[in-house]
Amino acid sequence: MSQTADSTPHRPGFDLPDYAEASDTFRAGFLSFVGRPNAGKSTLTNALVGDKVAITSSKPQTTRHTIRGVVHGDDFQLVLVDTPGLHRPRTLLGKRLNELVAQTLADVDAIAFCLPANEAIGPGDRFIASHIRDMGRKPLIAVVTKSDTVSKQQLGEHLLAVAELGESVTDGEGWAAIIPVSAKGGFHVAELPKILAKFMPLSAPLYPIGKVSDEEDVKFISELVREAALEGVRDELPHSLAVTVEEITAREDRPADKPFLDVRVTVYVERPSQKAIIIGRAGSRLKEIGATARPEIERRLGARIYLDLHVKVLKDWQRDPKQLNRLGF
Ligand SMILES: Nc1nc2c(ncn2[C@@H]2O[C@H](COP(=O)(O)OP(=O)(O)OP(=O)(O)O)[C@@H](O)[C@H]2O)c(=O)[nH]1
Ligand SMILES: [Mg+2]
Repeated sequence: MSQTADSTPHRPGFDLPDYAEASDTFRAGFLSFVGRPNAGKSTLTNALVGDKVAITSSKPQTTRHTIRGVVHGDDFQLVLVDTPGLHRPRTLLGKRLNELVAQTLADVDAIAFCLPANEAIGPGDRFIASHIRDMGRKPLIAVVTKSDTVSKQQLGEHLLAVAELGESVTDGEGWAAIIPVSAKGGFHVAELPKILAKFMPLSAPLYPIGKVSDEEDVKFISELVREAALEGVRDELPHSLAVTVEEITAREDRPADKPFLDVRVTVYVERPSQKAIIIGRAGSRLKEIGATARPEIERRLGARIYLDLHVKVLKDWQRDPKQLNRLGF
């Protein structure tokens, strides 16, 4: 529900700081990116924030929780809420992720529906479009992602198809805006937050200046390892991966200004055959995963680390309520 200048900025799903007050000119609020898996939501979130706040991959269903990234403008603060791709669920995990998205959409001020330029609009998109229309009277914006992948003419045709989709789900009212972007090519990346901010309520800033994410280190570290593990695996394996950080300990013999941390991480898979793939011949794949993730974790923690990776089988965890709870879903 959109806010007026004198309403309190509290919305049930979000912990807002006390200092969020009304403002005459400043706009601040929450906008959610939704769309099918692989539509480019997380890549766009990172591009707009100007920092990596969400992991991305070429595999569908990469994002598994909502991630907030903050874009700071002169007269606005746009809190982007990246969500898992909406799809027909085949597992209990998929069902829970869809529920998470629905819950998030109810809480944000506006919704941006991401439709990749290089894929025809399909039943999945129509399902999402009608779903977000049912979220009440909040601005619905269409963002055509990956526009670098098609010709100008194809982009034009796609924009028309997106406009038609908007007309059909909103009883002729249409989208509040239709914006083509390319997160990779930089097209409209600077302009998009300014356009989206116009749909935010008048409010004082919600986050301290410069803060781009409120994700805890531990959660982000597990995501960085999962991102590295997703690289080069196929079929069902991407979905079977889950990662948890068991422990982060500082080595006592190191000076305080040059800490060295031991980071112990478990990579879960669903079957022994998958365990063998992730470990690789003589541990080669696991080593690669570590080498990819380690520099990014060091950057995040601001310290050198030893990354201790273990692979465990957690049979069919995607369908097991107890295991899902344990993994935080
Ligand atoms: N060419 C091109 N590729 C892009 C662009 N944006 C994203 N991609 C690619 O599209 C794939 C999916 O990107 P993600 O950002 O992970 O997609 P997502 O919508 O977050 O996917 P889920 O989290 O699975 O729902 C990755 O391989 C990206 O590199 C873009 O602007 N141009
Ligand atoms: Mg994503």
